[in-house]
Amino acid sequence: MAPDLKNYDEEQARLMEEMCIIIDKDDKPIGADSKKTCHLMDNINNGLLHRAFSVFLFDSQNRLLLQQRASEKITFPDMWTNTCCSHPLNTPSELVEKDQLGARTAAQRKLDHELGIPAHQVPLDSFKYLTRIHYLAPSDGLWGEHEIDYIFFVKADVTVKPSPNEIRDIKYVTPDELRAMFADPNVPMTPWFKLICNTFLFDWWKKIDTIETEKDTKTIHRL
Ligand code: DMA
Ligand code: MN
Repeated sequence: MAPDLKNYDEEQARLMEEMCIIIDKDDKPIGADSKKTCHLMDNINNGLLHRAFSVFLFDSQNRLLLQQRASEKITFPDMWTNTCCSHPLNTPSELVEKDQLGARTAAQRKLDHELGIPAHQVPLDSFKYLTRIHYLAPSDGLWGEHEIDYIFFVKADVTVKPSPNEIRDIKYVTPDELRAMFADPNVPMTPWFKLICNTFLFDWWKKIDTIETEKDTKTIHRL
């Protein structure tokens, strides 16, 4: 049964009408459906899979910018996570696959929407593509994620002005500070951020100044 979105934040409910890109397990687009449809566990359990991106933004001191998701978020509220995540939409500019341009365009759009980072501070060529990860994670029983997620690193000193119904808090962390957050059971972390931290993040972080050599356009890691 479809849930009633009127019990949620009005703006977050409206964003559930965005059209995500439906893909097969090889990341080939096979259609489009609403963000709401894509994130209902009933549909995910029937195999529905969509395209997403995750940005990891580092400042000139190589500290990673984290966000705590707003309480208004319908999925994974109040959890700490990487700088910015969302979905390329089913529009011509965000469907472009060459050089991951569609996902980079979406990432630039959402850094502004969620964090108030102006596009000129994060030009499209500042997004360094790493790889894709395929994962499934329930949120609260009703909602969840099932995505192939394009991972990008960005190194930039930016101005941040968080949007209150997207973001509750932000902080910059060193690798040791992030490990300390993980060790603290009172700090909720999103499942995809945990997966990426437990696999690739700390190794990539060490290689941040030569990160382009880590780019892998072939593999889809099933985590
Ligand atoms: C979805 O992020 C994407 C990933 C990689 C989990 P989100 O829930 O923050 O999306 P949005 O900001 O569009 O609500
Ligand atoms: Mn999603």
